[in-house]
Amino acid sequence: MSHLHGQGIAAPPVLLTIAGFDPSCGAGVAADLKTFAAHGCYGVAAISSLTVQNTQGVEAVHNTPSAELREQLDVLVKDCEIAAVKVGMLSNRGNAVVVAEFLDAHKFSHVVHDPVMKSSSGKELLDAGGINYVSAELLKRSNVVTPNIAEAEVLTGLTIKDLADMEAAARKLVEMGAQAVIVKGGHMEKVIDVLFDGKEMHHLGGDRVKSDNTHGTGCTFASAITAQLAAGRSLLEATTLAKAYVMKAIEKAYPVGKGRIPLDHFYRMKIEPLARGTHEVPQHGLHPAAEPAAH
Ligand code: PXL
Repeated sequence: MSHLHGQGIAAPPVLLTIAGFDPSCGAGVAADLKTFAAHGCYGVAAISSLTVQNTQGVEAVHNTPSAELREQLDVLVKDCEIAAVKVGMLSNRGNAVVVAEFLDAHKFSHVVHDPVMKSSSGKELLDAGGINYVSAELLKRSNVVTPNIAEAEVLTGLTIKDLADMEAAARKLVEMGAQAVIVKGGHMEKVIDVLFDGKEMHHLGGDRVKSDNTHGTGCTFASAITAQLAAGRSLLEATTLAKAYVMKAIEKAYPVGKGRIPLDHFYRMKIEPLARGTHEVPQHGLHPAAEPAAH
């Protein structure tokens, strides 16, 4: 190790995502890593599945063998201090078991689980055994679970038609072991998310956004919550900020491919064009005239 190793630079929180890889990089680990970076965190990733997809849909799914997922997790955890974990697509029961064992062995401060079951195009991303295992074993190992309506229905066995049903599902998921639940209402008539922390029920409102720019919205939302929790925010604050980030990233999305447009995770880095008649001041060190005088 060099004596210059990390000299003088404080490391940002390291966040781990356990999820699938989407080659079009709109969803899965790529969305998670971009979201972590946009929140000033360093992201590491263990891949549970190699999906074959573009913005138009998922064509195939090649799940990572469980032993290989375990190897990825072990190599990371013996090297860096992980501030929070985001769990996404798990692919099957075997990989869900590996994740449960990993969470038990390391007791992380924050575990955010987006219980992904299907792609928007309908491809299965978690098998039936995996769904049972998530219900019975993974909910109770998560600080926050973020199902959409369909996922909340599968996990609880309830039918969800309105806000009252969303609340009932959130209560049931807490009874089933989750510490807190956000049932996402993105597919309902009114775009309201329901957040239940075991004590209080909150409704988080939002405007319906252009519906096509939504590739990776769920992954991004859960990852933004993970980053905000790692920064020390309360769950309500973290969720409110994550929702605002996702809505803006959808609004600023630009067309990549022919299908559902991925979000712009880095919209905050875009500099507004200068107003007419204003002149940019040369940045220190970027312009010969801006060189500091010699001492
Ligand atoms: O949005 C669900 C999702 C999560 N993770 C991966 C995906 C998808 C949807 O296609 O491919 C890897």
